[in-house]
Amino acid sequence: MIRYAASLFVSLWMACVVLVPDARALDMPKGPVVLIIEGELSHSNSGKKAVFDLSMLEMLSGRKVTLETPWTKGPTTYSGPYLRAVLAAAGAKAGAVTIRALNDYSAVIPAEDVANLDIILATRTDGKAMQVRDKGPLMVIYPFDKDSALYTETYFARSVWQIKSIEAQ
Ligand SMILES: Nc1nc2c(c(=O)[nH]1)N[C@H]1C(S)=C(S)[C@@H](COP(=O)(O)O)O[C@H]1N2
Ligand SMILES: [Mo]
Repeated sequence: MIRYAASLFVSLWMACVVLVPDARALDMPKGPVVLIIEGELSHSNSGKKAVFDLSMLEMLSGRKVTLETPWTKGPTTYSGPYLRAVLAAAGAKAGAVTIRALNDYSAVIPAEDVANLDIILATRTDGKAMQVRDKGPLMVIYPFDKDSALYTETYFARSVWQIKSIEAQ
C-alpha cells in the first residue's frame, strides 16, 4: 500500500512537471501582435505558431543598454527581452534563427550568437515604444557595448529592424 501510494505520488509529480509548465507556458496576446515565431516549437498559442504582444515580450528577462549604432546620432538607449529568452518562451530548440522584417529583408542569426551574446529584441528606444518609422516595432540589438569586435558589417547586417517574424530552425 505504501509502495502503491509512493508510486502514485511519483507519477502525479511527474505529470505535473511534464504537463503544467507546457499548459501555461505562453499566454494569449491581449494587445496587438508584434512578433510571430514559427518553426518547431513546444509552446504555441496560435495554431503551431507563437505570437506575442509588447507586454508579453517586456515580461521576459532582458536588459536596457545605452550605445552608439551606425543608425543613430549619439548614444541611444534600447531596452527589450533577450532573443534567447523570447525563443525559450516559444520552446524553440537551440539553433540558428531567420529574422524577417516588414520589408522582407531577412538575416540569419547563428546558434552561437543566440547562445553566447546578449542580443536583445529592442521594444523601446529612449523609453518609448518604437514606431515602424523609427525601425519598430522590434529591432535586433547586438551587445556592441560589451564587445567592440562586434561593431562590423557582419553584425550590422544581422541587426534587423522592423521585425515581423522569426523562424526557428
Ligand atoms: N528591416 C531591415 N533591416 C536591415 C536592413 C534592411 O534593409 N531592412 N539592412 C541590413 C543591413 S545589410 C545593414 S548593413 C544594416 C545597415 O543598413 P543601412 O546601411 O541601410 O543603414 O541594417 C540591416 N538591417
Ligand atoms: Mo549591409
